[in-house]
Amino acid sequence: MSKETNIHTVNCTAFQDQKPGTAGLRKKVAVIRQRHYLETYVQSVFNTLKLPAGSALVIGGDGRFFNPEAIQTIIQIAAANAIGKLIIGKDGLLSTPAASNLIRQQGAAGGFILTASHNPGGPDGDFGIKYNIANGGQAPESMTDAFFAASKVIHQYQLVELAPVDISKTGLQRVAGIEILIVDSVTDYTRLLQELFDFDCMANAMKKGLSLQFDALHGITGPYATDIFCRLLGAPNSSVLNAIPLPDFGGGHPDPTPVDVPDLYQLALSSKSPDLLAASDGDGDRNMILLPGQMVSPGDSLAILLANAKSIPGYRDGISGVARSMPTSAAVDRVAQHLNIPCFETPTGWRYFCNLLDSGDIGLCGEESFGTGSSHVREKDGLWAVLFWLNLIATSGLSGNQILANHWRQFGRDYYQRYDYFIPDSSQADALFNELKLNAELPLVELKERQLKSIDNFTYTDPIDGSVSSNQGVRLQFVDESRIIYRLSGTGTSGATLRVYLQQLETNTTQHTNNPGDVLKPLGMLAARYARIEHYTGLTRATAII
Ligand code: G16
Repeated sequence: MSKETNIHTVNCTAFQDQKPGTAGLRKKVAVIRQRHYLETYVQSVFNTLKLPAGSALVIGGDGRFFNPEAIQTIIQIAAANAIGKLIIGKDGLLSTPAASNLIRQQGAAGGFILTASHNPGGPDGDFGIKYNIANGGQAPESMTDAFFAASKVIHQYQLVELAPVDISKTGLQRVAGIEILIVDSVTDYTRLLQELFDFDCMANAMKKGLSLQFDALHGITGPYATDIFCRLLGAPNSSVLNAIPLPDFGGGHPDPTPVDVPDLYQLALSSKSPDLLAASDGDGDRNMILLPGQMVSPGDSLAILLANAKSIPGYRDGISGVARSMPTSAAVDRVAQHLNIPCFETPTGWRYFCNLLDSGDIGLCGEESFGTGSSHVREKDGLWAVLFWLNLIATSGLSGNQILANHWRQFGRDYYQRYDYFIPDSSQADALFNELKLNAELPLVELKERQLKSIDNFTYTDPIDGSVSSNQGVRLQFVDESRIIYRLSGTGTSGATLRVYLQQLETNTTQHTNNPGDVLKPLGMLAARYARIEHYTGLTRATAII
């Protein structure tokens, strides 16, 4: 039977809720599993992209519940839409940075990454799908807007009915007229990291006693971390915790923060702390770095990586420029100034970095939400960040805490925290935010607590393609260089989460404390009062402080 005669057209009614958020379409599993739901979204992507016949696509996910079924569905729809080749991670597994790398390496037109990142998994958890373009980065906002528009009017989709394709063995097969290449999920990615970091130096330091504890949280990074830390660097198997990817992440919340990985955090605070502790999220793009006695805030981590980049083989020639998302602390700005390189401030969302990475204007970027990365791929990269720290500690001969203390001594320290308010009724969050946006347009008021310098609602104009992204968060800057930023999360699947980002600069190095909470409490109280959080939501305190 020819491929064409095998194509079925299925009539359906469009869903109206397929609007991608900060990082693709994320929904409760029960929503995604509705009849026609995933199919209409994937077809809407194809309808928008109009890829040339014979194009190649990468597919892989973080192994969460519904990953195998979703992959089979995408294969069937891709086959009906004239895709020529699918490159799929073995067992359907690919970390987000590994998928980005594979798209670039294979010269694919793009790829589907199946993940809801740090959101819980399992039948009652979340699922997600995002489309990445040929540079390996997430589809830009204009493209995801077009996917959404197409999804609202779709009334049929095409598929080729197939028996489930075996994705458990590496190798090439031909099914329904398309080539399906199953690749080892780990090899290419590990090779890429070997080009960037000094594995001999790290392995030697570990042989001499440098200790590491990594927690994969039953997400995708387990197999990658075991290959890198245990096989290549000689760390004992016990140095990778929760290494087996599970569809429900073992019932946990695969988010690398002190709140969601309390045992690792407590270990760092104890007298038995290893020299470096780290965790990554469900899909392997986030990182948390812990040192004996403290967490390295993501903003500090980015600044330190930039300041020390030349001691890492892959960055020996220096970094052309750097970028951070707007709510991320300004620690990196001062390093950029010192190095005399440009520093860009972008909206929250990794995709806003990609044009700057492609143009070569930046070589390093990061976000407060535990994401750091470089031009080696077009996604943030959890294990890359851990290796960067490990390599720094190994080559410098300093402890992580010494590196941090030296950094603060030279550049000052930004105390930084994020207060998250979970608001079940999202209309309350909208009302609160509307008032904030209105305030941002009025003349400055006088606050009794501290003197305001400016208020605005952040708008970004992409320096490369000129696209404008507005409404990216309300920020209050104070005369004393402290800052409050309000933003609504774009990654949740129910209710709304108000994020309040607090930052305060301390240049007196004798005054550092390991507890940023003590320093930032007054700013947190001011933030709650200014936004009238209790009035709008009834919440008298943050749901989580990170
Ligand atoms: C996603 C994006 C990140 C962004 C984060 C913000 O992270 O990829 O670039 O910083 O969302 O999350 P929120 O909108 O909830 O503040 P991930 O790791 O979920 O893909």
